[in-house]
Formats: sequence, structure tokens, C-alpha cells
Amino acid sequence: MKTLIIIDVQNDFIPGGALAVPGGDEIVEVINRLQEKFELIIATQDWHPQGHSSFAESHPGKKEFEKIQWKGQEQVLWPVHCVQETIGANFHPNLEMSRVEAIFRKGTNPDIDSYSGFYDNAHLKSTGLGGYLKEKGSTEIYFCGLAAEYCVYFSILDALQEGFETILIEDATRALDEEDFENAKKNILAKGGKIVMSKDL
Ligand code: VGL
Ligand code: ZN
Repeated sequence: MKTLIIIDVQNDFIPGGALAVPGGDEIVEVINRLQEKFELIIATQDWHPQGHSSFAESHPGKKEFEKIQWKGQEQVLWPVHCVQETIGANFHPNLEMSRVEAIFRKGTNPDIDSYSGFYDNAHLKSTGLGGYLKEKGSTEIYFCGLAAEYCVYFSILDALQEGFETILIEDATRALDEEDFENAKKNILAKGGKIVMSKDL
């Protein structure tokens, strides 16, 4: 069954938001239009408690976008973003949500970041998304949303590892950094994922 997963299309990742992805607003209409091609639509939502360990302000003396070692993992320190119950954590107001059957929240554990919609960054805890998709009979899973080389990419890697046929819709995502996204795309293809454009769906 063809399934669409919309990753983190939230105000804070849109230009004007706290962790804006360039061109992030341009994908909203693309995602709205392509929904009719899918039988099952799921969304993820970055949903951090205040003072989350991925925020630079939680590490005095450290700067935004600096990388640190944290609990045995490399962690990029982000501006405060997607704090639970704030407007920045809301889905973009123009994003069509009427057919979204379930929302998987992630990043709720204060001590660990969670880019993927499936697992936290240390792969310690599942969100249940993989089991949900299997129960629903999902086979081909298409990914779109923000940011391309973070939450979209890491969700794709986990989907591939879970054995799903995994496809990135390239014009329905935007990256923070183009070079990092190029590397991410190479790795997706190397691991057996596919990359398509929305017009080819
Ligand atoms: C994301 C950085 C921090 C994302 C979430 O949705 O790509 N990136 N939290
Ligand atoms: Zn986050």
C-alpha cells in the first residue's frame, strides 16, 4: 500500500520560524497536491519539552549550530524550536491535514534528540511508527517534508532498515545545507532507496 509520511512541516522550520529551512514554505502546496496519490497519510511532529538538550541555550558557552559530544553521540546544537504547545511547533497553517490518519511525535525525551520518525538518535526507543505501518499493510513509503538532510533523511534510513520500499519525493523537501543534502541523497540511493519528483507519482 502506498503511504505518504509528511515530516515536520511545522512553523519553526518555515522561513520566519526559529529554525527556518530555506524554501520550506514552497513545499506546502506540493505536499497538498500529491496527497491524492496516497492511500495512507501520516505526519510527524518535532515536539520538544522546554530546555531540551538539543537546544544551544541548554549548554552555556556553546553556540547555535555548534557540534558537541552529548551522551556518547554527536549533537548539533539548534536554536530553540518546536517547543510543545507553542505556535512554532504547530503544523504550517496551509498544510492539508484532513487525511492525515496519525501524528507521530518525537523529540519528547529531554536528554536525547530524535531526527527520525521511527527512533531516537541513539536507536534506544521506537516511536511505534514501524509497527504501525506494518499493521496497516504499508509497503511503499514515500517521504516529504523538512529538513531534507536531517529528519527526512534519518527517517528514510530507518525505513530502509525496517525493510520498507522507501522513496524520497525530492521536490517536496528542502534542505538546511545543499551539500549535506547531496551526500544524503547519495547514501539513500546506495542503501537501496529511490528518489522521485512529485510529477512522476
Ligand atoms: C529537525 C533539527 C532539529 C528536522 C528537527 O525536522 O529536520 N532538524 N530538529
Ligand atoms: Zn528538533
